[in-house]
Amino acid sequence: TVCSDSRRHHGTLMAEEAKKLAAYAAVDNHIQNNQVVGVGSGSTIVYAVDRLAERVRQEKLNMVCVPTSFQARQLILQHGLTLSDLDRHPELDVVIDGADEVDAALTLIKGGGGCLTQEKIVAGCAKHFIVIADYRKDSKALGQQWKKGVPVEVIPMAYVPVSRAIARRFGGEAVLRMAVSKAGPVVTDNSNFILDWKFEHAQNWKEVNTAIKMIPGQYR
Ligand code: ABF
Repeated sequence: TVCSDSRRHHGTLMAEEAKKLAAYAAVDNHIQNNQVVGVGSGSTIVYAVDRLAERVRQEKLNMVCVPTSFQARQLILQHGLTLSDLDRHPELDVVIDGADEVDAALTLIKGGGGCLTQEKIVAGCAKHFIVIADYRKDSKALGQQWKKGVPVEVIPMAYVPVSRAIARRFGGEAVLRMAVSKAGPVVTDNSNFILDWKFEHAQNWKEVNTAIKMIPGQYR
């Protein structure tokens, strides 16, 4: 037990170091003075915001930040960065965000953390989209790396029909994401639910993306 615990501890340290290195590199290489910056969500982005705040302090950068989630909003405020929104800044210079998996064609799975819709909206308003992905996110076959599937945000009343429509068209199973307590479903920042679609075989991602968007009740 001691041995496996220490290995797990070592693995965790490596993962945290990798996230930090990737996040610092993204901020150092892609953020400049006088930018409107979209701030993604997840655990990697925490390191990116640390570095953003450090650079703002040290280099006296002029920067405005637009969050992609409640978590991102809190991070921006806690670090004393300037908080804005899409009403005031509908055009962003750059968005930095994490991902769950990235394949060789740079197709991403995002939304493992549950913030996919707002992340997509903010990314859609930006000139540049920078994805921070360490070695653990490098995926040979999307969806198979962590076996967590592809997240799809849904309007609550539609989760059953959307789940059935996805499985009918593409196979596999789209499962309602439950809270850790199992007391109820995970509820997103937009008061919606999340389906995690798990499947066996590689897919045509353009087709999947377009087809899922067309199902009434999906929200991503
Ligand atoms: C968000 O956070 C998501 O779109 C993605 O699911 C997740 C990555 O989280 P982490 O950095 O914790 O791996 O960006």
